[in-house]
Amino acid sequence: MVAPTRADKFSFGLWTVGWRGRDPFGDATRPELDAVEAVHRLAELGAYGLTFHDDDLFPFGASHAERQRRVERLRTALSETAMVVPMVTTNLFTHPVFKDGGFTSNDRDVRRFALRKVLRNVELAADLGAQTYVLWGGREGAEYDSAKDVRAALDRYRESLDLLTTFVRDRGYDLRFALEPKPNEPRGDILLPTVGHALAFISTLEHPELVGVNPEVGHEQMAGLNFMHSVAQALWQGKLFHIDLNGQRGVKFDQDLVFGHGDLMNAFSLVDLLENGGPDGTPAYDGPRHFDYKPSRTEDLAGVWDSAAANMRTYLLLKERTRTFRADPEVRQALSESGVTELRSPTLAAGETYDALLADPALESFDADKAAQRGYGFVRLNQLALEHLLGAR
Ligand code: GLT
Ligand code: MN
Ligand code: MN
Ligand code: MN
Repeated sequence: MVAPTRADKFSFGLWTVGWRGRDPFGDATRPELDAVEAVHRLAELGAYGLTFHDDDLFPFGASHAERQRRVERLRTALSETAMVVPMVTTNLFTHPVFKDGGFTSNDRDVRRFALRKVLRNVELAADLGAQTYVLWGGREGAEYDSAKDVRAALDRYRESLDLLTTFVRDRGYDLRFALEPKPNEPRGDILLPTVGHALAFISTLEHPELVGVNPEVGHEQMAGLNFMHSVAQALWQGKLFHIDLNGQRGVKFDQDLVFGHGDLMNAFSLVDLLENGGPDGTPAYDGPRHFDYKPSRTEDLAGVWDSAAANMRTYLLLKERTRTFRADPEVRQALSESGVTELRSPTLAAGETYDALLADPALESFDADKAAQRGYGFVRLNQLALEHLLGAR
């Protein structure tokens, strides 16, 4: 029951299992991982997809021949395993040239170089059949308020997105972009820091229908936000194009822990939302369940594969617990008593006007003090969720 299959659509970044454990204070603790081995190991574990940055696959500045050689090795590994590449992204953060950003660097030459780097990799993404192109602007930001004209930076960000959407339209690629918000790290402040900022920005674009979000669990939690709420709003706006699953323990540096190894209750409600649509009962998301985590640097290579498997197993265990939660008659009863289902009824009657609302005699006699006495029973409902999560029901 908890053995992952391709139908579960689990995918991993090459930079996740391939992370060598280098951090700001310490050197790598693990050897380099070959992309071909990553594809085979992930396929054996039950994943269906691999994602990568250009620079994960071939070194920055690689010659055309070297690039082709690495791409062909990957292509062979994919066909040997029936793995797919559902998403591709660009590294606009490692090379020092991007220290002040890619699309929003103060240096115009750097911006032009960054755009060309993305365009070239979009061609590769389309060629490999990816449907989503993620843009994580980790270096798009500043440490000092006087150092960045934020409105001009947003103009340049928009200019870049408008160019990219025009490019995929002109080329006829079946590819959409997903912006990945993060509040800070590596920059002191990153532009488009949360899902809400990104959604607002997207509404200003020339082709907003081609741009959505790729929310990451830990990134919203670093901003002190409820990840499930952010994802729910992205879904509500038709903008959940992709998702980065991992774990984070509170407002601190980006931990990229295994999915569920952070706020477990919120992970439960997230899986419930994705798989059951919350109280809806129908799945709300059918894209890749993409794990963007880092195997802790304390782990050896066996630990890397254990942690990769743990992400998928935890997701499936949570999925099973959300199923029992939704099927429990006591939960249904509690949901109804709490008014959760009542929220689905529109506040006005069909065709009712504000004049009718203003004149409603029932509101004249509405006893606010009496209505205020209602207990909503949310704690009992939450305890039922927790007991299902713990396997106690
Ligand atoms: C980097 C970042 C991730 C992003 C990746 C996509 S790069 O590892 O920390 O959150 O999803 O660019
Ligand atoms: Mn992260
Ligand atoms: Mn990360
Ligand atoms: Mn991510």
